[in-house]
Amino acid sequence: VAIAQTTAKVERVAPVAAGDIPSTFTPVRDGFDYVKREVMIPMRDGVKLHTVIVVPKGATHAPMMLDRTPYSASKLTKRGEGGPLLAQILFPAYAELAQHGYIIVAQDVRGKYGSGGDYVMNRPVRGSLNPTKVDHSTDAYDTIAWLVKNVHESNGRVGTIGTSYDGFTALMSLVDPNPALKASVPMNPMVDVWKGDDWFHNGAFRQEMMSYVYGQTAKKDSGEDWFALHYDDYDTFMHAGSAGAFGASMGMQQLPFWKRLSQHPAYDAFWQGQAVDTILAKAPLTVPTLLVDSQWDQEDIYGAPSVWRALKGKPGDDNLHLVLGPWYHGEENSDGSKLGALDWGSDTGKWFRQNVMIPFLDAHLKDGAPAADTARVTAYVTGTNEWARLPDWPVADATTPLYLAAGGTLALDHAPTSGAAFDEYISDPAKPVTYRERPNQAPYVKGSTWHSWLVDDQRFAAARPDVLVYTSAPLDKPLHIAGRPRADLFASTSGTDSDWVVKLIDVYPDIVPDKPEMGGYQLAVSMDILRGRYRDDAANPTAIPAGKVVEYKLPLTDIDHVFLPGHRLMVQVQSSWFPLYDRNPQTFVPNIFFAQPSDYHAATQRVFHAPGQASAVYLPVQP
Ligand code: PG9
Repeated sequence: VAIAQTTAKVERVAPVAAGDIPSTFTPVRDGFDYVKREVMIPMRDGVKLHTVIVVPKGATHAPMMLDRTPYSASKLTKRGEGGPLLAQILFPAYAELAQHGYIIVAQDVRGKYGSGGDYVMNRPVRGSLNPTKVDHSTDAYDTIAWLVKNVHESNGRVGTIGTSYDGFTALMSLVDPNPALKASVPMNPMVDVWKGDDWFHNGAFRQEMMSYVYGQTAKKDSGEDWFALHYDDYDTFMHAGSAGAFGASMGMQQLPFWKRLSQHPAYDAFWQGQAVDTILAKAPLTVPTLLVDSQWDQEDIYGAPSVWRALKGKPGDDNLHLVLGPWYHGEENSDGSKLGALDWGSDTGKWFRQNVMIPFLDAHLKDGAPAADTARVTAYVTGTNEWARLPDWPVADATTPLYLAAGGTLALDHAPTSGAAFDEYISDPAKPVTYRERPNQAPYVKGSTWHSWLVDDQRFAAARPDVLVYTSAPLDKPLHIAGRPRADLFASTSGTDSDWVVKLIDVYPDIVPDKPEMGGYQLAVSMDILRGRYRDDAANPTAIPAGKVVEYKLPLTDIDHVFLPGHRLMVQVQSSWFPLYDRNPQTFVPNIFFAQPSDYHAATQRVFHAPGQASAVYLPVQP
């Protein structure tokens, strides 16, 4: 009976006729503090761009922040496992904005992930480099127009925001901007990828970025895995020889952007036409803009300050603000308490967002918000570790000479008049100076500390015979620099091409009582590389006259830093920065990407510090 009763209870169901997945399913989102919508927004050419809209629960008359990304709008709006809270799906900067009442909009750029159309790396503006009728300016314009019309919770005011490539798209929204665009926060933007951002620094190729090109362009969803044959990229690239040979070994000749990249080693019209600072300088800046720079940005350290320099003093520059923080690339978006061995004692990222970024955006985007008291320049002064509001950021060249001198010494303000005229070393491409201690892990692999390499202790390099080291006496009073140092080297090489790396370093006292591990630490505060063939004309490389003293002018990177009493100034000079940068064969060849093994030769390098040949690093010393 019991079985019969049990059986009788079983509902008579029809045999399986259709599958178990309904044609639509609407998840229940009660208890969530946001509503997420996905839409396809049509551009003027008919291509539709996948866009994710995150609306804080109950928002009305809310401003919108738009981030146009090549790194997946879905990933940008669903961190980790996701969840019912904004803080679970958005990274801190965007979660704080959303919790503060902003609608967050993330969009796949054309041709990536869920969007239609063709992907072009850093799609140039319409014109000779882009014959189509669309670019990131038009796509931003059309997207903003659609959002204002169709997002009923908005107040019709939009800001653009983004880091790195997304900082580039934010900058591009400022070209012929949509009238509803009322503010922009380009963070660590890609601006000039040949002079000082991702692909080259002054012509020296950043071959560690090849994995990015591969990942970004081999497949629309960036799903093609990159496998190197060595844990240590020193071996990866040394075994390959030239960057071109390595690209061929990875099948990259299939990738159109890689072919364009390797066929344009010089600063020709291809790169000049993409320089965003010069593009923006062609018209007044009409949108209030907060440029954000990281002082130890391992990827786009050139971008934000270059836009400041390009627009300063031009119509609309009252709309321009600049922030320089003690961060690595993009660190301002999360916890900015530490960087490598450095500890600022507080979360500088949160301070920036709460005290500068959000008040700036509120003032321009929120109905009835008070005017923002945004400083022209907000800089974190490292050394004394405090924020400063500055009326300006130097555009003119630094003027205080720190002369290299005999015996590995440095002299502030007076050129050396005695001692040996030069120092020399052998630069051997078979044993290049590394950019950090080996093993040189690939930048974008799990566990990599790529983000903090600029603050590595430079003693590993100082110990090498092919690195020249010049050191001052301990300072007896603080020395404050704010701006962009520049190197002026008088040097010769026995080769016919050469790279020159100059590092300005803060040397900690031999004993640091409250932090013993910092004793003698060599902290680079500003450094960069110049490929010698471009010394006179970045667009037209020329061989270096072997054995002749040549002057090399090398801008370093922007910094606001105080060398404290007891610290020493140091300058290091070397001729390779491997494997981040490809090796210079030190023989002049048409295109270093395709140098042959037989082109690579050791060379004798001489750096001069004699009257009339007084190598120096010029410092932007503050009174
Ligand atoms: N800085 C990121 C990048 C890395 C490598 C190559 C190109 C770009 C970025 O701009 O997103």
